[in-house]
Amino acid sequence: MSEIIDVKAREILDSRGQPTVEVEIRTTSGVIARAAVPSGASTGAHEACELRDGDSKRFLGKGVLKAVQNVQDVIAPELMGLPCTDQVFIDKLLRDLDGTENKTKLGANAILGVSLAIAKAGAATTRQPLYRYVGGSQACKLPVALMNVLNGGAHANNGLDVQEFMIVPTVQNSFRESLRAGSEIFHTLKKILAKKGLSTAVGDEGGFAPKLSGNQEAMDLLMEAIQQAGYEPGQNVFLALDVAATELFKNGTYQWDGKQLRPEQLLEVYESWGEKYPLVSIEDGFAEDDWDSWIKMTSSLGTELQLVGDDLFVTNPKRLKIGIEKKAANALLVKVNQIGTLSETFDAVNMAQRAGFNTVMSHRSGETEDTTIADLAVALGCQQIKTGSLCRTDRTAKYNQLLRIEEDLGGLAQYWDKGAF
Ligand code: 2PG
Ligand code: MG
Repeated sequence: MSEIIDVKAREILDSRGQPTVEVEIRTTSGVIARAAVPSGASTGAHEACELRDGDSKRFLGKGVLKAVQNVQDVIAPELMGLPCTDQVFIDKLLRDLDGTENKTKLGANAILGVSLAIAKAGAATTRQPLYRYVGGSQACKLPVALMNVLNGGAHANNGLDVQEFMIVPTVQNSFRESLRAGSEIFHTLKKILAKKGLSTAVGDEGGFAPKLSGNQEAMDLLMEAIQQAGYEPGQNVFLALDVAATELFKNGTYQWDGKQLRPEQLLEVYESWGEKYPLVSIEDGFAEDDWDSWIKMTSSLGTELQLVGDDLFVTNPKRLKIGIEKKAANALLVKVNQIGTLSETFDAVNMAQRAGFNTVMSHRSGETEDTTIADLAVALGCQQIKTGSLCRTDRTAKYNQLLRIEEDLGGLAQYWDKGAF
């Protein structure tokens, strides 16, 4: 038995230099476990509440001292003496202590920090790596990474509408080799951009953020980089998009290369790109409440392409259930801070998997050195992970953790490879 004897929270900085919550837990067995909370920029309206102080004198209103205080004053006293391995019980306790639908009372950032730190304490107490503690002995499959090498939308100021242009290498049936391919393509892309006189500065997720003529030029640049790096588009490297279309939606139309497109026109773009490029996945192709367009897209493209709901589902089993019933989308983006506890994340992933949906574990654009999502991707059997570009420690830390997991599994390691989509 290892009981909780101390729960501490602190305000730290995330990868954008904005404050976020870190929680530290100590147990009777001497374990110290720590978790930090990520934060989004293109945040869905239906996400759990990220509690910010709103005090303009500190961090331009973005401080998280209220959330920190909620951990220390409200949550900590309730956890004293509980076994740190009681994850489901503790997650329920956290939800009950909050008592609101969207965790507005204590803040999902306060709650998630505790929930993830508890999981890490449980893993350390039982002397297991986090992925095995959470996923059990069957958790041995490494996800395919969707690598965001060109940034636009809310993550850059280059005027590109699409938020994320991603490469998807699946090389030699191995995570390690696929990661190498991603890095090679990323650095080849850098050379191509430099040669064209385009900026090689990076956006929030470490992808390049050059000013381009439009969305299609970004696709063509990726194709060029893949080929120049010695890979074959459509054979061992594929493409994926996060359009983050909620950000582009206004009065029933979508902003696209300086025009306003009706949903059916935007769908035509996706259909033609599906034919022209080795595209395997489109995330948030339509806005978070534009269910009709999602349904039409799924009936038109759902057998060929992975259609991922991010803002649409916000990792919330209630919204996912509606999506499954309506046949809107065929995959779930999984973000722990959209829902706020590990147990509810589990519920959403289980529901998706039972419905035959793919699951994509995801970072946020604001990240920290915390690598929990790498372990969770393996633990929860997610086919894919999305954790940004091939540079910046906040992004590569997750890839590096997956390398450690692959090594730890040794001969048992499997890779989702092309079976991922
Ligand atoms: C997304 C995410 C992560 P943000 O839209 O999928 O890439 O961005 O964290 O800004 O919501
Ligand atoms: Mg998204």
